[in-house]
Amino acid sequence: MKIDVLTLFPGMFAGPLDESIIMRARKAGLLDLKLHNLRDWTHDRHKTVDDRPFGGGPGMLLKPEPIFEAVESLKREKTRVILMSPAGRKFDQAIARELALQEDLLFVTGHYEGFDERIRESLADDELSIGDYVLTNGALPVMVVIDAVTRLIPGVLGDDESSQDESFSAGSAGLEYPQYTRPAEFRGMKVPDVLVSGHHAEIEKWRREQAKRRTQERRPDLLE
Ligand code: 4GY
Repeated sequence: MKIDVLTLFPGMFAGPLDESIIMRARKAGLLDLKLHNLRDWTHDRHKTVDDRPFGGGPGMLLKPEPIFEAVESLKREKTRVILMSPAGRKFDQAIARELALQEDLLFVTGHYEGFDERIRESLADDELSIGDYVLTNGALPVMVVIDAVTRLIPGVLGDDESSQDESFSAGSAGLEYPQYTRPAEFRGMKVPDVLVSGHHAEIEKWRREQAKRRTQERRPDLLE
């Protein structure tokens, strides 16, 4: 999969996408990730990307010209253009699965008070939010989406790693049951007897009950 990111802060991406599973996927050629600085598509001395809103009001908006030029030069035939903003549809595991099927994604991230509306209207195929809070810019949100999508690209996770997947797909199966590893007693806290009993049917039953109870208590919305 090819992923392009249009951002004002390419430096923010150094680190999170250079480690662990994402880096392994990049090195294996399963993810071709490219960062692009929006200022490269400006033509004035000050590399201006923002301007004041018509009608007044506080703050600045991303102006259309650099973003239109950037998207038009980066976009290819099958590219899906995705805007990151708190006004987007709420990103979840189902959307991650949908994006993992695409071959070409271009993420456009915002800053200041937001985007000139024409960017939204004529460039974006989709607009995504990672949650109901306002960050300073879209770099962290797009990294969250890239992380969730990359681990779903076929071949990125080993068999061991991918068995983790569907069980923690909030929205389909609910929350995971409690898990323990050695030691069987730690600082006076004991692992539930059933788990060390070796009784496979009992263990299964306990896990199902615990997962259900935990989901009911913490995320009743997932059971609806
Ligand atoms: N939440 N989900 C988010 C965000 C920063 C002002 C528009 C979010 O996706 N993006 O908070 N982004 C804002 C900052 C302009 C983007």
